[in-house]
Amino acid sequence: MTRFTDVAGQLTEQAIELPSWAFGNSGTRFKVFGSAGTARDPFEKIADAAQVHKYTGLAPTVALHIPWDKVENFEDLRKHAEDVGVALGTINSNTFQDDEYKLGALTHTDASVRQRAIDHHFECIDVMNATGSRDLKIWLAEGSNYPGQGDLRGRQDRLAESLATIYERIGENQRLVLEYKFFEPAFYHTDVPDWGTSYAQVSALGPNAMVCLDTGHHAPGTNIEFIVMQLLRLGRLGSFDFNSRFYADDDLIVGAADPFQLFRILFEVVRGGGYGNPDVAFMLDQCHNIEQKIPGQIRSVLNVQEMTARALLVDREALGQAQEQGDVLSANQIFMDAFYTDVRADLAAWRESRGLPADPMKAYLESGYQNKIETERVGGTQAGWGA
Ligand code: AOS
Ligand code: ZN
Ligand code: ZN
Repeated sequence: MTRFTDVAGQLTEQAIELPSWAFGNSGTRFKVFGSAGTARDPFEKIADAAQVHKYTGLAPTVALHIPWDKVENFEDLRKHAEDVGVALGTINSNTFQDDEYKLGALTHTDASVRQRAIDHHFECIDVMNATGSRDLKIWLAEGSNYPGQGDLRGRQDRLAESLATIYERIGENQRLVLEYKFFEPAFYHTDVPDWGTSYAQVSALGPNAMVCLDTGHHAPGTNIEFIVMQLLRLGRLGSFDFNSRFYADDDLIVGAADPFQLFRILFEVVRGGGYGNPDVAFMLDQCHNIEQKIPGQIRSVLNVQEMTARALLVDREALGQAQEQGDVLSANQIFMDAFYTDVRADLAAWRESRGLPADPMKAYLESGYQNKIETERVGGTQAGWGA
């Protein structure tokens, strides 16, 4: 039997990157609800993200999105992040909101459009050099809506060529991370729809190119932990975009829809050597449409921490023996015992022992920060999705 005290030490290794866009107003294609106190610029988004880290100790870095988080001087933003106790992390590119990209960006048939998209990624790499970021994360909204609309093979070839040009520009200690998504915004075909395509594309680039797995980007019923296992086995799991979904790419609070799936994923991360491994970045990719943003992110990182603790509790020695003996029911029981272990009280005590509040959510809500931003940030504008 593995006990909490046996795994507590490993919990200090957890670091979860927050997305800057979670702190701006967001919504659906039907409506963006504004909320009081929402960050109005990248500086305020980072200040808000720092609150999550302050109360949980779990979120030391913030991912940026270009151009949403474009500022005059990224050195200033980097300094500001340090001042509030966090660092800047992954840089996300954006080739999905310009008219020129209606029919594709890195895959477009017109070389000048492809070059425009490549130049945007070069700009992102310049930002990375100023912010000290390691990862360039590319999610492509490219595909087609109707059979015959595009040449599937030609698009894949152009994608390979464009990615190679971008890859050439990244530094020795930087990485290109390619995210896949099975549909949306295109509905017939997507150019990077699955882990296999992402894997094929990044493998052709070189060792510093990795796959990003967004937990909301699979068809219903997909065994995501199997993909986690395979990518770790192949040495290409670069990062996670954690969120949860009931239907499609819902971008809800991680662990909200299916805590057991989160547990199974985290078990494979631990099993495959991806936990406490800097090569595998844990990030959130969420939008808070109707709930408050800072508490929403606090809830998410705590959910990840809780399921990580439970995944670490799986008695792997006993599990291995049961598996070898073909003892189906015992193996399953060992696995489920860990999942059903309530670690909340242990985690609260563990936090206190490290000078953190036992209940980070309560501590934030009582801190007065929310009132302060609601009073000070009058006339906030929308940031991020739908901007
Ligand atoms: C889009 O569906 C993806 O999940 C991306 O990770 C995207 O970059 C992110 O949602 C912010 O644009
Ligand atoms: Zn994502
Ligand atoms: Zn997504």
